Amino acid sequence: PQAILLADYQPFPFLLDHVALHFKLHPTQTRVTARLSFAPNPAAKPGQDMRLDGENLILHALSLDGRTLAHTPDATGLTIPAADLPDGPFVLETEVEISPETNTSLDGLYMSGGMYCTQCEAQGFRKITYYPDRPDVMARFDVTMDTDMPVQLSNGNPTGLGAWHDPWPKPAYLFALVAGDLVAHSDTFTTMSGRKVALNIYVRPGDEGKCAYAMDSLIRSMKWDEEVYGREYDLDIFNIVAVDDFNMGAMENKGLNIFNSKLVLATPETATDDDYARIEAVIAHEYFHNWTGNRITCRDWFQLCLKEGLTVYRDQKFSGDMRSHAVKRIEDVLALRARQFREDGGPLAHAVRPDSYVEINNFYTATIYEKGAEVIGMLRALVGDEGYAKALNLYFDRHDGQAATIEDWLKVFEDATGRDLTQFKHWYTQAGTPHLTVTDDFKDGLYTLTIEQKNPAAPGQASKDPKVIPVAVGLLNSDGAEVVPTTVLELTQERQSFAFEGLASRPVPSILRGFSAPVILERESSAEERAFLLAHDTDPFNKWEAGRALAKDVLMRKVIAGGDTPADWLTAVETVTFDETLDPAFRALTLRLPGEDDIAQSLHAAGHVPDPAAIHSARRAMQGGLAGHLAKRLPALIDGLQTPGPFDPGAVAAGRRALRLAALALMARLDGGASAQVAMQNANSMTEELGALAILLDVGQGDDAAAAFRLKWQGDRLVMDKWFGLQVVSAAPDRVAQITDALTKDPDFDWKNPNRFRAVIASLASNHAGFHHASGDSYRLLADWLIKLDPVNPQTAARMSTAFETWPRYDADRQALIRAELARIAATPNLSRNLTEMVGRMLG
Ligand code: HT7
Ligand code: ZN
Repeated sequence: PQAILLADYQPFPFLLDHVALHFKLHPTQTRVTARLSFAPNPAAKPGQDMRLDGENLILHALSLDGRTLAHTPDATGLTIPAADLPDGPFVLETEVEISPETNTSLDGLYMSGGMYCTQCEAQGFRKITYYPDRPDVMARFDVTMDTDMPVQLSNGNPTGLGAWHDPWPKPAYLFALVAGDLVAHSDTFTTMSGRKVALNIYVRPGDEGKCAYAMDSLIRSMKWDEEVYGREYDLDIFNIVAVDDFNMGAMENKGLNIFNSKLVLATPETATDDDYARIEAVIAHEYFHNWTGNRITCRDWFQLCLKEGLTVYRDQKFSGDMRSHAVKRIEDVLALRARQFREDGGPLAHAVRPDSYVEINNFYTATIYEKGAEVIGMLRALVGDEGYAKALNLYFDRHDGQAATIEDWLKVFEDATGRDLTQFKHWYTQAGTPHLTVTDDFKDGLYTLTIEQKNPAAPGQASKDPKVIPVAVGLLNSDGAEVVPTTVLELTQERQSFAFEGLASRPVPSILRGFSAPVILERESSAEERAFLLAHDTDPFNKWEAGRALAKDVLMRKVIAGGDTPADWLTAVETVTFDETLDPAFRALTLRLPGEDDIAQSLHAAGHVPDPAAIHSARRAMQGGLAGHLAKRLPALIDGLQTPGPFDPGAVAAGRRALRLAALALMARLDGGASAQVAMQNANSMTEELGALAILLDVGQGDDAAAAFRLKWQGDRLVMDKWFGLQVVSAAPDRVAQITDALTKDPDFDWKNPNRFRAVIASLASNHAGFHHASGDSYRLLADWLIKLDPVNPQTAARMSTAFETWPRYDADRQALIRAELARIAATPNLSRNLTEMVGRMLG
């Protein structure tokens, strides 16, 4: 397939002023009539043909200004030759037929559980009607529909049953339509200028009691965007619909967000604390898109990070404000390293703003989203809070109603702050995670930090210029007092020294505070220094980071050379675990050992070939050693962290549950799961119930509990996803392929539902030692399922293929096994463009 290039961008030759759509809904024969009011685009070369995108459409009628045209579409669209187009404005009308029921791709108009719904980002609208399906074509929409469904929704404000008018020009990817037998959980929000907005969350009958937390999150998001960014909502109504069959988390369609039901529905009995936090974050994320994405959208899909990076940055800050900034930052960095660093270090590495793609759906990645957010955090660190606020206000003023670019975004910062961002732009255009090496020196009261940056080669990018990297640093003296508070050093050269004068003694540096840049920091540091920072650092992120680095050093040494778990690490972790002045959520994070994939990543980066089985047993041994060390104190910790009374989804109570479960997991290594058994029986939330079940499965004592859990939750789709996932994640490495295979034969394994498919197949890939078992059985099983899913749902198949992206890390046998599976996938007849591109990039 042909690559699309950023360098080839041309504006669409016509402006689209207004779109009138009518849907006569039918499961297999929906008729869509579109009336598109065009005018020539003065910014484009005159006299061009008009190319409209269209896929899987049956064209029944085509006319221009009432005159029938006889052009025949091809497989990807329809061309109206320039000779048929008037010089001035004109109206093009089409009538097409589509079949939502047989649309299994969950892209375009499709059916889920008997309801009609749409997904148009990035290019689903072309499966609905012939259209210039590109984000820089923005138009006002009116929509009507003809259906018996009681609830009939589209974008904008309602003008009658099934009739909607959206006053805000929007690109087609933000179009949405829903029709179904749904019930609403409703509320209202009064905006800062006093306008009353109707809020509805539509769900299937029976689920209406599970929407309160999502609604509460929505109201808090609306308020936060007013208070923090001065952004007010701009329609009379805001609707959210929950659907069971959905490729991703949620979609920010104007005034009609559509959500994967797992990111809406929550009760204490059915949703975990992580689910609550995700619901809050994603509700906020989609709502925040109303300004960063919808009012200001992207000129083309290369600019995807313009809306996604910024909106992730905003939702992360919102969650921090709602919960704990320290804990949120640690969780975000853990996710960044697990997903983005992994991507950036392998064959799928690409720039935050890529310059070519084959299938845009393959670029909704951790790099665009999470690294995109980190880049904004760095920009803010460089220009300061005031500069950031000024720039954002200018961005909203200057680009409201436009389809913008990264150049526009950076220009706003330059104009608002007077800073030249030419060098900063490398963060958008260069792939790969920079490595920083830090050395230090102390003489006569002068402390010097020397920082060197290395920007590794990435696919298609061999040599790189140095970047501007904000490195937040603080200095502590040997008593643990902070002698230099956090200062942002600006690293702009390949190697640079920074001096701190007038110090009484050699300080202990705390470097990259708050994880001020998405880099890999390499610094020779002793276990004593790490333990010192874990005990004394005033920056909560670096305090945690010190403990993490200590654990990682120990674990890596254990994998490479074996041996006992050092007593100084055990003591350091014990101190934090029982320090009641610290947030329990923070203590739980410190107790959590680095994951197996993380260790494999670090071993590879350090020049070793990771052995998945050795990593698995070293990690388990370390857990066992920690359990033994804490043995006497665990029961009191577990008892003291009980959360009696009604369920509280807040961060404090959630933190206590997290620490309690971490302690129960260690306890299970000593009592064979007896305490977890009791915890499961007494559980009054899904967090506790599922957490205890996971612990029991982990120590091989969970079979009866898992069977009972299934019996209890048989009727709840979302809880059953958890059940499916847990069997695979907890399986012993040599049994995971067999267990996964058996689960795929379970009558409840509805593989066409992405949530259920992911629960089983993505869990296979996340069981590191099991996935990389030397037999290659898991690789084969994953490839079989990708091949099977691809013709049904290519987006999800392509996304899941990233499980193979780490192949270059492993030994020659595993590499050969994975490459053989990738080659087998590549050789499959009629493979989708999505999976073809991914497999091709991974094979190199
Ligand atoms: N902007 C959305 C990204 C998206 C998507 C969502 C659901 C299904 C398919 C999708 N393709 C792209 C979600 C977001 O980032 O907010
Ligand atoms: Zn988004």
